[in-house]
Amino acid sequence: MGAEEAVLSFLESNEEISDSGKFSATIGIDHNEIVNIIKSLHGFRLVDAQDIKREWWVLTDEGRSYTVAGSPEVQLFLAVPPEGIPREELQKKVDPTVFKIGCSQAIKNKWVEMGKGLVSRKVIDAKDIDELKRRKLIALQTWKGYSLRKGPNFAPKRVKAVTDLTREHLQKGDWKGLEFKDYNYNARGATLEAGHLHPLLKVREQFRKIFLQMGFEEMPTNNFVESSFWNFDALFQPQQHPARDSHDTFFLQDPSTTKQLPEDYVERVKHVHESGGHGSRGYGYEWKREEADKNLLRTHTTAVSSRMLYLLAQKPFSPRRYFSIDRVFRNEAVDRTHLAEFHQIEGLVCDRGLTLGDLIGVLHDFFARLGMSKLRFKPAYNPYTEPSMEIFSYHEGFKKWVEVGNSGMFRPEMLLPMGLPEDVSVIAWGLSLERPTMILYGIDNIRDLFGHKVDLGLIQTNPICRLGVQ
Ligand code: FB9
Repeated sequence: MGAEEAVLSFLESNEEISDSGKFSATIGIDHNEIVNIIKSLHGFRLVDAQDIKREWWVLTDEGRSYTVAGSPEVQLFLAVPPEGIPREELQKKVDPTVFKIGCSQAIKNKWVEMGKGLVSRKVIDAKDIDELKRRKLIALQTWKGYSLRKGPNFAPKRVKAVTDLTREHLQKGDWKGLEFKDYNYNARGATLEAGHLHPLLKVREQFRKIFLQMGFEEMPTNNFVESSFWNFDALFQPQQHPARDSHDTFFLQDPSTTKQLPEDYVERVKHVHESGGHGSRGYGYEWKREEADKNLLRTHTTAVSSRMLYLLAQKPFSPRRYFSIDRVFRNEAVDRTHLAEFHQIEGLVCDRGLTLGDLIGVLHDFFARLGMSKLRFKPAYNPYTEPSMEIFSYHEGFKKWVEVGNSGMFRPEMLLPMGLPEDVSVIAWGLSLERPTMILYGIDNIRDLFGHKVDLGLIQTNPICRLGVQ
């Protein structure tokens, strides 16, 4: 008979099992096996189990070494079980000498007492215990068991609850007698061993949704390598500008130069740099084609904006809203929050008669969707925008104004050589993807977010990103 059957059948005809230890000894099944069954039956409310705990002192190995030729009173004390023992039984259990001498000494030490023929242990008083503990002669032994009675769901035989109704149950018709397991609404779903999105990609997705909701189209940014022409010259950024120095820009060795540029447009760019036009004086320097031909890793996604605006100018004009979110590269000093590359976010609106007021308005709309409703603007300088503004937002958490981006109106010296109509203007702004991501995820070192030292655990466990939700 198994342990479960033994427990249930005993309880079927008896009120209780008062001591699981004695019960396991009676039926000859290991107590640990009985305990496991009791826990399971208790969990399904077939039995109602109460803990029993007993503690007693046992001799340590050292303490036992004393009992080899130990004193009669110690031998006698140890022969008395915690629950006591009849005098005659004890007399048979130990050597007569030990019984005779040990009894009198043990009673004198107040270790045992003789009550109505039963010899029982007296609680050794604290000082003896402490003395024996101190000498490491005794250690506390604990035994845990159960007393149990029928539970509310008691049955002489446990009906294994099934979890699902199957085709076989329906075919056999035995579904009628089945016990269905209660549905555990608190169970956690199985862990999905699936892929995980990097925090930057989650935040990028949030920004992408915001731009698309605002009616912006995504620009094609799938070229990290760009010519200096599209990255700088087309933006009216002069060839002597420090940003075009190899200390700030990664130039390519191979292929070091671009293959093809729209020659008629290049001529107009050359002219506007050297002599100006459209009301501009230009820069008055000798513009060099070989400088414009140099290949580099794009330093901003504004290079893509210049390509898109040029394409827009090659057909009858229609207003457009474009955005881009992708990697850019700058050969600058790295620190805790800056690497030699980052993801730039850029938005632009191209239409007739746009003003700085339109730029301020679209910035309020955009940043409000990020949860930033308090903005301030500070005049700034960019080589390709005039006027330009730095954008600040009041961060309630940090209790301070935080720079959240840069913006401006592309200069006529950039737009008119492309061939855009005279009354068309372009408002644009930019920010990074890393800064908001680091703030949202509480990351203060960019190397914990991007690069070869990133902890993949962060990628697997980082929470969902909800931009703009307070
Ligand atoms: O992202 C930036 N800050 C930022 C943005 C969002 C944000 O959200 C938090 C949840 C609250 C928090 C902070 N910045 C721009 C400002 C600073 O971090 C600055 O120190 C670093 N800047 C980068 C450039 O660093 C070399 C951020 C990056 C940047 C700056 C300017 C542009 C793009 C990215 C631009 C532009 C532009 C201007 C005119 C026309 C077209 C594009």
